[in-house]
Parts: sequence; C-alpha cells; structure tokens
Amino acid sequence: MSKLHASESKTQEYLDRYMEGVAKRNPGQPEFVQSVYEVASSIFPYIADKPKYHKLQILERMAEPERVISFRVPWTDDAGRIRTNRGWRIQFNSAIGPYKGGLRFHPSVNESVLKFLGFEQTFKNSLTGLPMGGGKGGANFNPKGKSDLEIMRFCQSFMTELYRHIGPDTDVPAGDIGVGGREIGFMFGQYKRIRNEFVGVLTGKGLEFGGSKMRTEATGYGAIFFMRNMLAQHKDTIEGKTVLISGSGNVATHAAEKCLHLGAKPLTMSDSGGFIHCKDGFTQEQIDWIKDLKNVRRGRISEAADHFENISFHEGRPWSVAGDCAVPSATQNEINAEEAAMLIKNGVKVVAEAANMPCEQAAVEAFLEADVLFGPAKAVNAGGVGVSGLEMSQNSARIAWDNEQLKTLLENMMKEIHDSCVKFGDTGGKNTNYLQGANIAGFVKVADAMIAYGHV
Ligand code: NDP
Ligand code: 2IT
Repeated sequence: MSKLHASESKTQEYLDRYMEGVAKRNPGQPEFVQSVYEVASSIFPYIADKPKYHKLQILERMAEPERVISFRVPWTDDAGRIRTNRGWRIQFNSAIGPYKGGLRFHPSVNESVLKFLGFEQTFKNSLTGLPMGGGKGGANFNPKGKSDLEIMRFCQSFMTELYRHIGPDTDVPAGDIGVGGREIGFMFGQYKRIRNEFVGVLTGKGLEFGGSKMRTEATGYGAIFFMRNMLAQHKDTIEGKTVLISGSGNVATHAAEKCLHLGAKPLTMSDSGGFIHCKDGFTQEQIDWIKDLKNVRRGRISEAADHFENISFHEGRPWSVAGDCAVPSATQNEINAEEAAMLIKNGVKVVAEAANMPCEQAAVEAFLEADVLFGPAKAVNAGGVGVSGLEMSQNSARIAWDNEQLKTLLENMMKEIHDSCVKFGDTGGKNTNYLQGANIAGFVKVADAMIAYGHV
C-alpha cells in the first residue's frame, strides 16, 4: 500500500469510529446522524494533517448541541378542546454569535430533525460571514386546516414558554416550514407583551414592525444567484436553462421568480400532494397566483392545474421531468438514489439544494460521481439567514435599508459564499466540489473560535 493510500485508509478508519460514536450517542435520530456524516466526511480528510483539531476534540464537541430545550405547548381549538403539542429549541453552537435559526411547525418535527437542522445551521451561518451561531426549533404541530385564531393561540402558547430562552443577544429565531409572516407576527406580539421590550428577537418580521426588506425573497433569490455563480464558474450560463423546482412555499416560489428574472424557465413546483408541470415555464402571473394560493388561500397545488390551461398536475415528485437544473425547495430527503439516477439520465447539469438536506446521501454521491454540479444546502440557501443577519443589524442600529441596497448585499454575499466554496472545494477534478468547499469553509471559523475559548 502506498503512503498516500495508507493515510487515506487511516482517515476512513477515524471517520468510521467517530460516526459509530455519534450513532451510539443519538439512537433513533437518523436525520441528525446523516447530517453529521455529510460534514464529517469532508472534515476528516481536511484535518488529517492538523493535529490541533483532533487533540482538542473539536468534532466531538461540535456534534453535541450546547442545549436542547423541550416543552409542552397546550392550546385551545375552536371547539374549545385542549390540545397538547411538543415544542423545542435546539441551541446548537454559539461560538461565533448568538444562536440563530428558524422555527418549523410540521407534524414530522422531532428532536432528530431539529438537531440536524441546528447542526447544519451552525456551518451555514458561519459561511455568511456574519456573527451568528446555530440554532433551530419548532413543534410537531400541523398548521394545515387550522383557523387563524387557532394559529394565533398556538403561537402565543409556544412563545409563552420560548420567551425565557431567547433574546436579541442570546438566540434569535425566524421562520421555516409552516412558519411565515403570520406566525412571526403572532409570536413577536406575544414576546413584546410578556417582556415589555421592543427588540429584534425574531427575524422575518413584518415591515411595519422591524422587518427587513428582501427577507421574504432572500432564500429563493439567493439560491438562484448561487446557481448562476456555479454555472459561471464552469463557463456556462443560466439563461435559457429549464429548472425543476419542488415545493411551492416561500423558498420555491421566490426561486421560480428569480429564474424568470434571469432568463431561465421554471417548469415545475409541488406540495405534499403532488407536482405541477408547465412545459412553457411558469409566468410571473402564475407564480403570483401560486403565492396567493399557498400563503393566503392556503390551498393545494393541484388547484393550479384547474385554473391554468397549460399547467398539468401529477402525483409524486417532479424528478421524472427532464430539465437542465434541479432546485429541491420543499424538505429533507426528497431526492433518493433512484430519483438522482433519473435526473442524471435526463441530463441534469446542476443540482442546487434550496431546501435543507433534500438529497439523500446516496443521491449526493451519485451526482458527484456523474460530474453533476452539486450545490449543498448550507451554501445555496444561506441567503435567507444572511438577510436575517442584516435584519438584526438594522434593528440594532434602528435603521431600514432600501430594496436596492439589500439586493446588492444579498447578491454580493452569495458570491462571497460561492468563492469560499471554490477556495476550499478545488480537488483538481473537472468540477468544483462545493460540498467539500462549503463544509470546510464553514468549519474553520467555528472551530478556531472554539479553540480560542479553551476547553468549553
Ligand atoms: P414553506 O412552509 O413556505 O413551504 C414548504 C413547502 O414544502 C410546501 O410546498 C410544502 O407542501 C412542502 N413540503 C413540506 N414538507 C413536505 C413533505 N414532508 N413532503 C412533501 N412536501 C413537503 O417552507 P419554506 O419554503 O420556508 O421551506 C422549504 C425548505 O427550505 C425547508 O427545507 C426549509 O428548511 C428550507 N429553508 C427555508 C428558509 C426560509 O427562509 N424560509 C431558509 C433556508 C432554508 P405542503 O403545503 O403540502 O405542506
Ligand atoms: O434554514 C434556514 O436557514 C432558515 N430557515 C432561516 C433561518 C433564519 O434565521 O433566517
């Protein structure tokens, strides 16, 4: 065995042993273990010749949340019945700033899902270059079919416990799946009432009460800016590309809109009931109609096919449709190995993860193996939390920037994140390995801050 191969197999052995420990300490938490593997598989080879990180047990410490808070959320439905849900806040890592990350309300929420999201968030926030640590929270509450008053009572009850754990310099939650402007408004109102303080404790707020322009659009727009940078880096352009998008919420609709602005054709969107396909590419009018359907009327995506002649509805996910780019924007593990093979066979050139961990491990490996440009979530969707960071700055300074300023800041931030991925993701191959690049670039700053603090 050559010396190089010997050291590679040693690194693999360390990684396997480390992952065994992570799996053992987190039984029944497959999503969390999956997210740790995805990061550790890039970091182990990087730190192989940097003993300080081993000696100081940095990866062991990073995989353990600083704090997991779990609490009861009782609320009363419109029929007067008392209902009980479980709420969480995972305060994962505060090495480089206050905990920061969204709240998710969905029946699939559990500790494993929130730990994976909080772990990822730590590296993502580091990539933005802003001083934000990693956190995530939410509840196993299903907002579907609930009245506005039921949502309000739930949000107020949730905040009646959460308020004691958060603060503008401690932990600053925001939205995620099932938590948008309406929910943030109810929660901010309750925090202000309990604490008698008007402070930037949440981001994604309404523009009337301290929200930032561009925050609503930031994740979807940022993802498409990132994809444009990936294509440009590899001597290609986004103009004329057909794009498969999943989801039809905040991220998906704004990703579709930015595709239109940049001359690409968004062909699909979806929800948990199936997907819609428009072979001509959605128009702005259709995207606006879908935004209203999902945010205001709270309907199903299938209704778009009843309303527009050139839109068809199908069961399942959109990955069987042929397209140049795929931008999964719904949820975790929504592209498996079989679907990855289908996308590759149909000639997909770029996969940009706008949702968090939408690709299963085997799908990621298949894309890398097939030389498909692969943009990992922590880089691609960092524009959302990036503009949240800018909302925090505006709140502290008690100022409001305009749309143009914020769009430029977002575009520049996505370019800087892209370039950090290129710096650490050049493996000498045909394509940049953005997965490796994002993981290493995100890791270094957090790890070095932890080292500076001593054994904490
Ligand atoms: P929304 O609640 O606005 O929309 C979620 C969309 O995904 C809906 O179309 C929903 O369909 C679909 N979806 C959710 N869960 C599932 C599921 N289990 N199976 C199939 N479809 C599902 O959420 P966002 O757009 O804000 O979030 C989408 C993704 O982007 C998430 O992974 C989130 O973590 C990530 N993200 C969001 C950011 C933000 O700023 N909002 C920032 C960075 C990442 P249905 O209506 O049927 O439930
Ligand atoms: O996954 C994410 O980055 C988000 N849901 C946004 C978090 C935030 O604090 O804006």
